[in-house]
Amino acid sequence: MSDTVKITRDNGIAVLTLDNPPVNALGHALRAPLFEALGEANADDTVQAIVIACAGRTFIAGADISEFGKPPKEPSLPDLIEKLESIDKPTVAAIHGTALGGGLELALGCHYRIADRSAMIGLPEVNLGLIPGAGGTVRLPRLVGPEAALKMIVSGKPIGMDEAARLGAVDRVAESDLLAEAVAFARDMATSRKPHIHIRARSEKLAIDLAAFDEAVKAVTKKARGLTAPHTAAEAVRNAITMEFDAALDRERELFLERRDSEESAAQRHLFFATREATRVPGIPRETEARKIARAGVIGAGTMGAGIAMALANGGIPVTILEMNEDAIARGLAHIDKTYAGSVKRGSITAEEKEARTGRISGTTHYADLADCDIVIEAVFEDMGVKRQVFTALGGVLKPGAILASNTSYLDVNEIAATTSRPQDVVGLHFFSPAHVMKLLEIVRGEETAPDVIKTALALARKIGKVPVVVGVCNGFVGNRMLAARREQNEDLLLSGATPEQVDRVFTDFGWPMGPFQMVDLAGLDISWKHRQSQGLTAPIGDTLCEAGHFGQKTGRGFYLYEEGSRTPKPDPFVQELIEKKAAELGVERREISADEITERTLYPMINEGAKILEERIAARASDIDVVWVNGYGFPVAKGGPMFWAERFGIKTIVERLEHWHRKTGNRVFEPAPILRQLALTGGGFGDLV
Ligand code: 3H9
Repeated sequence: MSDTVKITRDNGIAVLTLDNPPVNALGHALRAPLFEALGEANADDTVQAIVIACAGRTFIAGADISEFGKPPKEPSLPDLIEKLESIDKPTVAAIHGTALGGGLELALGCHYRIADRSAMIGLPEVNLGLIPGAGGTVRLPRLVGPEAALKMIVSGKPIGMDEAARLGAVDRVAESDLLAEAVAFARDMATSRKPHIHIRARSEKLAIDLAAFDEAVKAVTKKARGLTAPHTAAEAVRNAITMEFDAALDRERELFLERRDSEESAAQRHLFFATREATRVPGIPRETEARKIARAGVIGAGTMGAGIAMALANGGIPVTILEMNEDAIARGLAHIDKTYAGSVKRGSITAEEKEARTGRISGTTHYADLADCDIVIEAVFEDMGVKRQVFTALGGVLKPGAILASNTSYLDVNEIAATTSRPQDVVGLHFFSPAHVMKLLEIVRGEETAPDVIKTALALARKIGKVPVVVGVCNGFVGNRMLAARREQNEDLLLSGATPEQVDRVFTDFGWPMGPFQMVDLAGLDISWKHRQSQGLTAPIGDTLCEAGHFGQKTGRGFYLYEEGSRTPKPDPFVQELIEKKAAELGVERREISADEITERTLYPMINEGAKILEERIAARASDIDVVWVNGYGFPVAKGGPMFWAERFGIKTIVERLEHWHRKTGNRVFEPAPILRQLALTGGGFGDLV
């Protein structure tokens, strides 16, 4: 018997228990002994039925993602499922936790599926730039109908047992003891006269209107911006309707292998592991205990404060918001109510859920009301003087061990911590706007921040569904510091001859949801104007637009023109004239600007700044920077993040072009970071740096 697959016999029922921690991924170490065990149980005349169950916290979470890209080892997952389908004795998958990807596909190779009430099942391969590759796109439509299967496979979202039972994806939901019920069910099936029919032989649900199916494809793939896998997945599900079973299976395999070997999947697999790696913080032992967070406070009920309060309430944490006066509280709470009402209207939460969430949020004007909070997050005006006042006041009222967090996006967390008598309890929690929606949370570790405070921030992020990255203290941390490296280039490109449309198009062609000028129009030009003023910086075009009251979408004019009630950007002749006038005033000669120049002068300085951030150990690893950019700034998922992209594209070329622009402009943003130069010479990647 192997370590990973154990066979036990229970009165004629063979129970195959898979044990491959942490998530029973179907790597070779599991596939090979499972293949053997199936053969053994099938050949044993005393065995009347077979149950496949898993030890540990979950049923199989899929194929072993780390095996992709390595030489294949037999038996493959399709071989294993074929083996299952060659067995006439009833086979039952007993599902607890999550049956995902190849895990669900294996379960679909069984005659029957029984699951815990709390189990989830799904085919999330699209999130890895893949499609199911072991029959999922062919078997699931036969079991639950093509439209339901299409929705599950293209969205990649797992479903719970109410829906699974309704769709017929599981035969029974276990009420108490899954394994005992699975064995009893298997015995019933073995003794019943009912024929045991594999999914491959069930085609009644495939008789559907193909035109309606194609409409459904359009609807579900609408959000697949710039990604290929969701479209390929839809194609594979369609094949399940139009092709014979084996032909559809062969085609699915071809499409899977094509996706597996694509850049898009390499990027998404990189992000999968990078997101998990980011929670391992150098110098903080895994076993460090997090502090308890039962109650939170937020200072400030503006857009950011209200968003943070909603993020906390969404994760089930009661929140008290502190404001200067009752009016400000009422405005903040009204904004929260309106936002939740919008979610109810869109169908993303129920009216009861809205009540529960708003019920967790209250307001106060007294610091003393925060005394029993386990964490207080400050989201006041981005000014060191104001922050100091808040932290001094908080230090006076919070109980010992409570965490004092700042939502600063630029300021020195060490300086903020120094205003309290407990700098070990101070941490930066940089949320991104809108804070209840955006996934990224930069956790800023001050010089004195205690390890268990970082651990608590990571646990809090998980509880409220954020993607955390721990970063060090510097102006703008990881994200905003890299953004600043390209920002100045945007206006320089306009002065040199480009138009806002041209710059933005280069960004959207690369896969960004929008370009920098569309972005600033959406966020408000006044926001960056105020920030420049606080930093003693200027931007000739942006400043003049602000002086003219052109703040972007909210005023109908910014770098673009917006017609009444429209969010569609139109070129603004006023902006074009302004650019030409400023260029003349500054003596800049305007010329043709190529798309390559735009990329080299915007993306490359960001990558360069990222390398400097690594050198200074502000980020622990290049993949942390990728996680920041994909989750907080809209960097295209299909490209895996700026540092991953740079490695795949070629660091040598990037360094050559940075040197070119450095010679030409003398601007420090182009001066290659020493580690980039080193990697350009050695041909290595960021992972090779020690
Ligand atoms: C597939 O199945 C293709 C087939 O259709 C065709 C094949 C021919 N492989 O997330 P966690 C690791 S594609 C390898 O922190 P949780 C993970 O890296 C696959 N490793 O736990 C982490 O390692 P570490 C389709 C995996 O409780 C540890 O397990 N399936 C895999 O928050 C714990 O993970 C998926 O896409 C894997 N498949 O969440 C499911 N899965 O501790 C992917 C996890 O060293 N997995 N690891 O950092 C998940 O969604 C979550 O892990 C899960 C548990 C919900 C299961």
